[in-house]
Amino acid sequence: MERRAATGPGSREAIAGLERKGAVGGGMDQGEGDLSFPEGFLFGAATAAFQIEGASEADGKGPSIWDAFTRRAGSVRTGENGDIACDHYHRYREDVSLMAELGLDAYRGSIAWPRIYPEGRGRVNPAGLDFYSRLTDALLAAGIEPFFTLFHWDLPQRLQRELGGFRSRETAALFADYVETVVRALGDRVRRWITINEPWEFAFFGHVLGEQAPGVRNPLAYLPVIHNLLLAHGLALERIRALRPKSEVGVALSYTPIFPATESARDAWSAAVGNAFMNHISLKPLLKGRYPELIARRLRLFFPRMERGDLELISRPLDFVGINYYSRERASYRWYVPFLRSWITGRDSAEGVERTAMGWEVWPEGFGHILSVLRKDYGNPPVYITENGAAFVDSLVGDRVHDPRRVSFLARYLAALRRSMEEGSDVRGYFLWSLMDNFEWSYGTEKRFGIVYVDYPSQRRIIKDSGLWYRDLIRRSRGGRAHAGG
Ligand code: GCO
Repeated sequence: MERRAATGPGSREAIAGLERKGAVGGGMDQGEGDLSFPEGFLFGAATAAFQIEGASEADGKGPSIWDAFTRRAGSVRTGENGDIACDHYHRYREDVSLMAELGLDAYRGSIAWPRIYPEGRGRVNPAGLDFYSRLTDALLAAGIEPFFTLFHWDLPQRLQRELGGFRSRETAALFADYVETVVRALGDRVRRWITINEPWEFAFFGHVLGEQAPGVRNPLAYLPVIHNLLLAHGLALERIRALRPKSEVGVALSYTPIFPATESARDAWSAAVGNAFMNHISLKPLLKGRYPELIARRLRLFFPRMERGDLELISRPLDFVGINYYSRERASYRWYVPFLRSWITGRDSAEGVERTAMGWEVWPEGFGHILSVLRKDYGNPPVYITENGAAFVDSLVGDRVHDPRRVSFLARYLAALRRSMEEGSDVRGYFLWSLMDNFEWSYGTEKRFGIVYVDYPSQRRIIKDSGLWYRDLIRRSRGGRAHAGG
C-alpha cells in the first residue's frame, strides 16, 4: 500500500497543480529551486547488466549468481528471471539512440563478468568483450561518455560454487584479473571506471537476509563479503592505474541516512550504529583506511582474517566517490537484536510521509545531509551521484506515459543536490536511476524506475514525461549549446 500526504509537495493537490502548470514534459519551473548546473556537470542515466541485458546464454556467456538465484522458486516475487529483461544485449543500438535523444552526456552501465569469463577465471570469451566494445563505440559515436561499473552483483556462478564467491579472498584476486582483461580491451576508449557497486547491499541482502543472490542466509558472511569486495576494489584500482594512468577510478556506494526513531538517547545511539553498519562500513575503510569503531568493537569476532596491507590497499586515493541515494530510514533500540541492538526500518508508520512504489520515503534533503557528511568527515571528495530515482506505478496511455510524481521527485532531489553544491560540495555529475524500466532484482519487472517505459511483451521503448522533462533540463542547462552527438 502506498501512502500519500494530504498536503505538502507530494500531495494530490500539489501533483494536480504540477499537471496544470504544464510542468510535465515541458517547462521546468516547479518552484523547487535552482536547477541550472555549472558547465561541465555531467547529466547521465544508469543501468546494470543483469537488469537490462537479457541474453543470459548468448555468445558463450556463463551463468551468474543472479541466473542461478532467479531460477529458485520463490526468489523473485513475479516468478521471472533475467533471460530476456530489456533485451538490451540485442537492442543496444536502439538504446544508445534513446540516450542521444535524451541528450545524455554520460551513461553508467555495467559489465557482466560471466560474459568475459564464463567460468569466472581461465578462459576469456572474446564475444563478450566484443559486445562491450561495440557498445562503447556506439556510445562514443553518439557523444556519450561511458562510465562502466565492473561489478554490479552478477558474479560468475562457478566462483560462488567453487569458492563461496566473495566470502573468499581468492574471488577478489580473480576480480582484478577480470578487470585487467576488460581494461586492456576497452581502456583506449573508456576513461572512467566504477569498480564495485553497493558492497553493503550485496553483503546484507545477498548473504545475511538471502533476499538477493546468492541467497545465502548467514550473518557470519557479512563482514568477510564486505572486506573482500573492498579488497577487490583496491586490487582492481591498482591494475587500472598501472595499465591506464590517465583513467579515473571510483566506487558506487549506497548512502541511506539513518535517524533516531524517537528523541531517546538509546535511539540516538541505535542510529549511530545504523549509520556505521550501513554507510560508514565502506566509506570509512575506503576514504580513511579503517572500519568504523562502533562496528569494529561490536562485531570484532566476525571480521575475516586480514592481511597486513589490506587497509592501505583499500584506501588508495580514489578519483571520485559515487553515491547512490534514494531515501532515509529510522533506527530504534531493541535489546534482542543480536550484537547491534538496533532495529532499522524505512517502513515505519509515520503519517503524512510521501513514499514511492518501493515504500521508500521521498526525502530530497538527504542530498544535503549526505554531502555535508562528506564535506565535514571525509575531506570533501569529488562526487558523482551514481544513482537516484524512483519507482512509481506507470501506465502507457496511447503513446504517452504521464508520470508527474517522478518529475516532481526528480525536480526536488536535483534542486537539493544543486543547493549542496552551493554549500561547497564538489559534485561532478548525476546519473539518474534508471534509463529505462528494468529487472528490479527480487521484484522482477514489476517495479518501474525508468524515465523510458519498457513495454515488455513487445520490447517497445516509450520516453515517459519524466524523460522529456530530463531532456529539457539538460538542454537548458547547456544553454542551447548543441550536443556533441547531435
Ligand atoms: C544498485 C541498485 C539498483 C537498483 C536501484 C533501485 O544496487 O545499484 O540496487 O540496481 O535497481 O537501486 O532499487
